[in-house]
Amino acid sequence: MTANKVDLKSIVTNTFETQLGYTPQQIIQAPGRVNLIGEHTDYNDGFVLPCAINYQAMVAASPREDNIVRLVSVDYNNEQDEFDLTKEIKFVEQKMWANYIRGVVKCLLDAGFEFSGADIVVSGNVPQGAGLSSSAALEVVIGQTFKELYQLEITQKQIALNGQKAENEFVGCQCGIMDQLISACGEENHALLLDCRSLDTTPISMPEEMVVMIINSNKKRGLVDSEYNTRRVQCETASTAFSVAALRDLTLEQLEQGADKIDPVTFKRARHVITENDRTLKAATALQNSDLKSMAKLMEASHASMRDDFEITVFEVDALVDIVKAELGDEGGVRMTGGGFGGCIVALMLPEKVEAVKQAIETKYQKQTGLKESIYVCQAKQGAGTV
Ligand code: GAF
Repeated sequence: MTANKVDLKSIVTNTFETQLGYTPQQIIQAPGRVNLIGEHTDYNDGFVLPCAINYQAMVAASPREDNIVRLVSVDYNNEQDEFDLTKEIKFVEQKMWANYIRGVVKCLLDAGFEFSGADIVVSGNVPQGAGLSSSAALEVVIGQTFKELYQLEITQKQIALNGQKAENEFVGCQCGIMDQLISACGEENHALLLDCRSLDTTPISMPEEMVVMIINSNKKRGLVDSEYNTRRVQCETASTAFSVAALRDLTLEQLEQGADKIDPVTFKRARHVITENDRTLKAATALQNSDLKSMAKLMEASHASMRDDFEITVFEVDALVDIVKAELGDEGGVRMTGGGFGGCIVALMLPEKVEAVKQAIETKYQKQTGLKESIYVCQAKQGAGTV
């Protein structure tokens, strides 16, 4: 992970000049995200409440006329990749970072967008493998880059959908739309309530005084793809059993009344999704009203549901949440954020609590888990665009 935004801009610009020998035409960024609430609801056509953060993927780029895309990755020792737009764009086993870019470009071409190549240098400071959407930021920054270089008539939502398609079909991870949508459409000082069925986005202003703290457990996420895909299948099994298009269409009452249609584990998975959708809508109202106490309750219930019903938390993440919760009481919210099985937690609090929370984590977390945390105090930022 490289430093801050200003550094990133000079890093990609300087690397472009030294590696490719001329000055780039454009600098483009796309942010990572933190999800405040609404986990594993996106692929159930439900609701999520993320905000884009001040950590991003950044690109220095210029167009080319020979149908070649030339790539340099600063974060992989300036490793290079190159492919020809007139030939089949293939997956490359040995350069995983390049596949996100190859996939996005292939999906843009498949959708009928026209362009004739690019020189691209990419870097990023979104922590990788932490559940803060470093992959989505990369997919979105590449879509945005071709939009800017060639004035493509593509909307921010289409850039998001194109990134998701690349991840689903080219990279092979069956993610939902949340991460790409918030990276493409995020708004400064706002979280977005996303309706993952209609793709409607509703900006919810972040209370000015509220601090968004992300704490990385530094427990590397294991088994993510297989467990993620299993959860998706379980949710589909439940919606099929109840003959609904998605779990979004099922109420808790209906689920409870028809409990014998599914096995107990599938029941718990469905209950998480249904109750999480409800919490997310309530949280949007609470945030809008700067009602930190209600937010705290909803985040606590969300974490418990992820731990007990969806079973996607791990010991280290639960320990971190408990430490922060004990410090905040009902004066702030805390929960795991992202896909699960390790990664980050998110906490909302007033500024006067920040030092005490940091202190509590520093004295307790490593003792309990043997791991050292990383703490980021974040701001809600604008989605993808030129810098
Ligand atoms: C990952 C996925 F990419 C998202 O689509 C979402 O499902 C999330 O996990 C869980 O809420 O970030």
